[in-house]
Amino acid sequence: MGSVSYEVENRVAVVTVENPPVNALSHDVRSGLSETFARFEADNDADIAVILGAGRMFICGADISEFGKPPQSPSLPNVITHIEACTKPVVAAMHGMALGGGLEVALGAHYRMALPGTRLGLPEVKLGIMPGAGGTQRLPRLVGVDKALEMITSGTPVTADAAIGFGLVDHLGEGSDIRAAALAYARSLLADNAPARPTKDLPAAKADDAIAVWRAKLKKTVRGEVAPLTAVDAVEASTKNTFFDGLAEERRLFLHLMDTPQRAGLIHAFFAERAVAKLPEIDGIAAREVEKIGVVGGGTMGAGIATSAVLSGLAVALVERDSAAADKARKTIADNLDAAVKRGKLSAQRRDAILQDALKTVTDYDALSGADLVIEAVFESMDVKKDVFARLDATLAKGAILATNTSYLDVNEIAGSTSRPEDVIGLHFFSPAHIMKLLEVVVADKTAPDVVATAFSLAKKLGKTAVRAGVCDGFIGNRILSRYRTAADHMILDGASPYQIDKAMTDFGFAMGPYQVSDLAGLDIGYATRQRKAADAHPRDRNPSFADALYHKGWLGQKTGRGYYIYDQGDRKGRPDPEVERIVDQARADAGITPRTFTDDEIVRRYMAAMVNEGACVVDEGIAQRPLDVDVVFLYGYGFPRWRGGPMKYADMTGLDAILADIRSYAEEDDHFWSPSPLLEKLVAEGRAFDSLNQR
Ligand code: 3H9
Repeated sequence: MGSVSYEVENRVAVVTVENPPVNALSHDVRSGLSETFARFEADNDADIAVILGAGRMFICGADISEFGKPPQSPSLPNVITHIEACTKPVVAAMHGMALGGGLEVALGAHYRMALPGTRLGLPEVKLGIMPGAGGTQRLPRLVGVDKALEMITSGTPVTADAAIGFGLVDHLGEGSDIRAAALAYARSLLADNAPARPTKDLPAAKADDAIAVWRAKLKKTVRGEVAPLTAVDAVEASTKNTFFDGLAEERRLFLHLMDTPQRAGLIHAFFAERAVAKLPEIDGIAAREVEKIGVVGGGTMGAGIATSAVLSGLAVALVERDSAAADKARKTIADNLDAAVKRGKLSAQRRDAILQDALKTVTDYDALSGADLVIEAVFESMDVKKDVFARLDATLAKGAILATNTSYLDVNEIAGSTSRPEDVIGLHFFSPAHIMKLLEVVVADKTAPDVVATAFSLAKKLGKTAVRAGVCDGFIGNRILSRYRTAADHMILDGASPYQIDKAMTDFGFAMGPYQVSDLAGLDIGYATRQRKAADAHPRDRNPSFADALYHKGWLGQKTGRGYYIYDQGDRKGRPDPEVERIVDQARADAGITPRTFTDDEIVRRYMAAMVNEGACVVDEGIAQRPLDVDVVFLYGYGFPRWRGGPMKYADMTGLDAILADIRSYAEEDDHFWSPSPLLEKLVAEGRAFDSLNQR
């Protein structure tokens, strides 16, 4: 239960919000603030009030877990209106972070101070909503329309040091004790006879070009998200209305967004990405110490992993076959670091220090002898991997962790080839490994719980989102990918064009369509996968011979300037290729298929049905622990639109019965490929959703 305390020190009322971990404005905090400010207003011993947050931060917003439940009064807008109406001055004293409703409380105060480095933001659009407690009305009055729109539509926080420059913060405190800094500022305001100074009384900001400019810009970039453009409407209302009429319009728009499936999808994503690390098997288990990392293999993947590790402050020794390969790996890592310097993520000085002190690129396994954890990222061949693991087994100290970055090989078999299978785990990074946030932690039969705990703690250190996966071909992500990609290939064979499929899926919200992804990754990857799986092929498997034809022509995608698309010099978007359409026509003719047309809706339904059905199989078999694990894999590794919450959340929102009905109807044409997951059938029969399995 959150609480709000009130005490008076030398005529300064100190109002402290204490609701760990983030001082969210839950019902009891709102009630507490309401009662406390009524008390302050009547208190003859207090001339000024300061609002503080206990612990690490100020107040980080409304209590998200209350969303979707019946609202309880007092509402946050009313609490803030009440604070702002105080006749004696009120100061918001911020430290750590002040987010969402928390920053709105500060906007309703009469003066704002912060400790240096405090981050202030309105991240509501990231949850599918917008500021709903006066933020869209008060912020433009304080900082102007352009700055307000930048903060509200991006959701990105600013630092107090920057905010003081544009009028959001009045004073930067000194030291690290927020209470002492707040008291000092309050006393200086009292000494100056500073009056109450309601933000609502400031003149409305001018609706200059900024509104039209932001609207046009967002229309191009939001990819289906509704909240940012709705927030522009609310800010526009602040320029055209009296304060309270603007507030009423904000409330109307806010409540509308609260009712959207996008809000439900984004809140699901917020809680799911935190839930993935909550695993009973590592609850209370201490992670092993990891400071020195080894990487075996310096190709794109190994160099990316090493880059990620050095950027996070770890010491890395990377082993390659010979000194030319080791030098090449060092060059790749240096290039990655240079790119980070260019993007402003790293100072040139720090880059130089990393290359000098933190990174060793060598040819001798002895350099790994002091490593706490070694990640193997060599060629995807069981024999090659076993050879590397035998050498690691012989070199590494007891207690060191041996990890493989394989994307499909059997981690049990690799572990079984060592004398210490309990220390072996899969750490499946996604390319480029220093950029992509997803890490699949592949737990083999004998992996020790503290090795799993270490993998999760390492992921946190690397700034990655780790998801536990079991052992199977492709783990969670690539196994599901292989099914929906096959469904897409079938649609091409039956008459859809790759361009229509890509467009339908990007309109759905994916960052890229499946054939754009192929072109980016290289068509040789898909070809190699098909070759590898050829031995297990079933006679009824359909052959996407057009894909092999492109491969044999050497059209491997972006890297050769031609794949499914043609890439003119310097162009990475690509344009459709009539020659590819002819190759596809030929593939259909060879298979005796009379092409038919597909609507975009049909494409989306088939694609998603394949994804959801395989997702259900992956959960049913325990490869993913819960449907939310599948969701997070797709949000972080496969460009799935976050506002849809992930494939399993999408399925729940669409209705599992509708998805099952689609699968059964597709099975009437092809019951070899389309076979409903037993879990999906069971949930539909019981009238349950995937989400019911997330609670376990
Ligand atoms: C809003 O304010 C709407 C208003 O405009 C209008 C209203 C009318 N509520 O992330 P962490 C939980 S919308 C409830 O691991 P960190 C979180 O689930 C809100 N719970 O910590 C986790 O629980 P558990 C606008 C919340 O230090 C625990 O706290 N505000 C909330 O890495 C620790 O969280 C935002 O969008 C919440 N608001 O990061 C801010 N926030 O331990 C959302 C967190 O059981 N929050 N929890 O897993 C954040 O971005 C990060 O939590 C924060 C701290 C940066 C604050």
